[in-house]
Amino acid sequence: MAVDVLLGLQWGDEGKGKIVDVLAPRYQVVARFQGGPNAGHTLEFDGFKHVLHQIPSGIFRQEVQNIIGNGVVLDPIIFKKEIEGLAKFNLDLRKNLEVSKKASIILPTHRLLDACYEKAKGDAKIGSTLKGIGPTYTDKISRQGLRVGDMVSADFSKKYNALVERHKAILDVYQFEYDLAAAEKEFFEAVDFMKEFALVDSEYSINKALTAGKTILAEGAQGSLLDVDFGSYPFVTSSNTVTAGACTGLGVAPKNIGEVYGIFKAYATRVGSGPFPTELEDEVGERMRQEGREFGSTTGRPRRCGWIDLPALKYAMMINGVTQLIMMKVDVLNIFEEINVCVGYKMPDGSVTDQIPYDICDVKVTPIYETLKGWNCSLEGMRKFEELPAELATYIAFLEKHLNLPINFISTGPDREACVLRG
Ligand code: 2SA
Ligand code: MG
Repeated sequence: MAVDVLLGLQWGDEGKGKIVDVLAPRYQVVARFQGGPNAGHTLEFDGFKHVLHQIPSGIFRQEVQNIIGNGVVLDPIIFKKEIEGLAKFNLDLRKNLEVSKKASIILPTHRLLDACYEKAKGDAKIGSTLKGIGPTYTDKISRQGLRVGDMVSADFSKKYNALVERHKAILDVYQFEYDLAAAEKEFFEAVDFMKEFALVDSEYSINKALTAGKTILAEGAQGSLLDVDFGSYPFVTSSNTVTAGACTGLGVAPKNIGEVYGIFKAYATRVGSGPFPTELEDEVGERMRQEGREFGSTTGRPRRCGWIDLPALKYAMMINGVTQLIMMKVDVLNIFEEINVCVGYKMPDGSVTDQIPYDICDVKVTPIYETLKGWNCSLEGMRKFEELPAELATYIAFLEKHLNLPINFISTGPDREACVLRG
């Protein structure tokens, strides 16, 4: 048995929530391995729309064991709110949710630091979700962070105070104003609340599940092009969002990774700052945003929209070792007469490449497009590949030729049922 990994190949918001939910019946364990409340995984079913941030998307299926792994940064306040928000679904979450003792804790001062650093950067800001992600990973790597396992130790308050004092000293340097009292009260209430959950050594849980032959899905957050090593640094998130992150973020050996599901949208979006060669800052981009409802599910920010970028997609497939391709939100392109596909970049010196240049943040690359005919019709009710309009079949074949892998799953609408499965 192996751990299958599902992750986004673009800048996040590819529709991972929907796919995990569709795949969840095939899996007995669903685990998050990185990121934290910066994620927004939207699930739509039975007329409900629900956004998950830190809790794995397998939570709606009572028989699935859900794990928040050691690679995650967890905000107890948001955890409590998420759990309370799930009350209406009548799930017994103390039974099917486990949290790694080694997951890092986001403190209220981490969120303040996030805001403080962004403010200090001015126009060069990352466009962070302001959830404290960067500062919490910073403390983890600099070996001074707090972990979920610390919550139950007798000197938790002492450790908390020591770290908060360091944070306050930094905030003072930046002359950043804040009021911590309310958030601190909420934080300690949430910590007490969290202690009622299964706080475990999740690397043992997951490896026991592997040995027992259970099916396991690792659920990625954000996207590959936001990876701290391989994304457009510094405009990235602070974790490894790629397949390798599932190994370190869960304690799974590389040899135990199985299928890698790479999810991408039929076009591209990005929230936050950073290079986006195919971005459409015009009326076409605006139509895409409205049609695709492209607004951040965590922050509500309008997402930047543009055509699909094959050099970027091929790069993400290479780093992740993708074995299965899944294309989302094809229906959003129904409205366009013509569809552009970026197949390469023209560099400022006139040279052409299909690789992502190291200095992508500093030089302006011009996308080279091939234009395909749109299908201009609704895809509603289509469940078989043969039912899809000819122009869409051509679009799919064009992408497959460049990506050198079949696209096995095509999503044609937000609902669980709206999809075409091949093979
Ligand atoms: P952070 O907060 O430190 O991780 O931000 C760093 C960059 O990573 C981007 N980022 C995201 N991009 C897309 N989706 C994300 N999740 C939410 C969603 C975002 C939202 O699902 O819609 O609601 O705005 C996400 N999380 C982080 C972020 O924009 C920065 O560019
Ligand atoms: Mg999202």
